[in-house]
Amino acid sequence: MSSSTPTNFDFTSSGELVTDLGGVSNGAYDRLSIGFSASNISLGGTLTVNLDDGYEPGFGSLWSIINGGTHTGEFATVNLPEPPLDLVYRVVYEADRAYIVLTCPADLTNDFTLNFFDISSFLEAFAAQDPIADFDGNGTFNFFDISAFLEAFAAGCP
Ligand SMILES: [Ca+2]
Ligand SMILES: [Ca+2]
Repeated sequence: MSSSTPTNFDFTSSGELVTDLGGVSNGAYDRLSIGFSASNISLGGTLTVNLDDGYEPGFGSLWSIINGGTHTGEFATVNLPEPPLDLVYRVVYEADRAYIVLTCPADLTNDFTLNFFDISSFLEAFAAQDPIADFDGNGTFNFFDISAFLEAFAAGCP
């Protein structure tokens, strides 16, 4: 037993985390920082992301909205702002953080570059019928999704 007291955060199914983005620098957006690495963050419920008035984020933006602790789960519902043309917002979950990126659709690894890893990631997601591989968003997985992905990949990132 540790003498420190990690705090556990449970985002219940009825809970909502609202974050306002006004820039990518520290203090320009709402961020939840968890000091204790032993804290368990159980994600669930709703994440709602708002942009501050007049803020127009661009390609390559990253907002680290929850930092620290050990994360499990994902938000059940995510409300994101309307992305700029040819870009997508994605919420990315890692073991010790959750972040939002604004990238191009074919950048499935969310690192703002297009390379073999994105193709590999698409094929893996397609095989697993992960919604991220439903590239035309119609709920089924077929040739048209592969075709749409390859088209987006060929179009490149800004
Ligand atoms: Ca990539
Ligand atoms: Ca599809």
